Amino acid sequence: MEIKRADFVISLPAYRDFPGIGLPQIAVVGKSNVGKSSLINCVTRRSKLARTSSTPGKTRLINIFLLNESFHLVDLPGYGFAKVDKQEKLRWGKMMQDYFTTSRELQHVFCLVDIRHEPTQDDIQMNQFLRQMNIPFTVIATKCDKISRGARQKQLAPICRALLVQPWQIICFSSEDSTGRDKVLETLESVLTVPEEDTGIQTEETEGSGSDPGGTISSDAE
Ligand SMILES: Nc1nc2c(ncn2[C@@H]2O[C@H](COP(=O)(O)OP(=O)(O)OP(=O)(O)O)[C@@H](O)[C@H]2O)c(=O)[nH]1
Ligand SMILES: [Mg+2]
Repeated sequence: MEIKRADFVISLPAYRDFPGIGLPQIAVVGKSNVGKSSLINCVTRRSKLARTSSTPGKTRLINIFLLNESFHLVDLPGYGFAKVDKQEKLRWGKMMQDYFTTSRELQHVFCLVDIRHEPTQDDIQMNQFLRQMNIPFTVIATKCDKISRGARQKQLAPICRALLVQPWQIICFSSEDSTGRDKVLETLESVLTVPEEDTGIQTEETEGSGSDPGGTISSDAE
């Protein structure tokens, strides 16, 4: 997939304020400062689309971006930011709960963890929550430019153990040098491509090709 266009849509304090126009959504979650907003900028090749900061807790609202005029990328506020008070934590929890339980358009979640650190209790909780809700996700290990290529595989082991995934399912990513960008784009493409039989829409071709009901499988299907 190529990102031809990326636009900021809206910042929301609560998800239910978003009118939603039925477009599929991909959400980005992870600890504060892990690189969520930077990933969005790297993927869209727009360095200032999502606001980033070296100070954790930059993104406090739900920020929604429209990509290729066809799907929404949702930048969620980070968790585990030590400096926020109890009230702010409760507000965050409610915001996330609202989002995950209300969004009908959510198709997939990118779960970001820093490749240099073991996942935290918050990361594990988020992972369990997504599994319970049956929400498909991909783990992305960020800031991989900070360690050598050789050390990366070793760093993935504790992440795999904590989040119950296999090393090959994790995308090693860097928004500094764009490592893993292609894989993120491939993942976007695959999760946004709804198999034709699931759409419930009969195209002219399938209607007219009664003798070949299985003839619509695309050549690049895996
Ligand atoms: N070296 C390196 N630094 C990164 C990378 N991704 C993000 N950073 C830096 O990490 C800091 C935090 O990045 P953000 O993208 O703002 O993090 P965030 O997850 O959106 O943070 P919150 O909005 O606070 O939840 C910034 O200083 C970024 O420049 C990366 O892949 N490599
Ligand atoms: Mg952010």
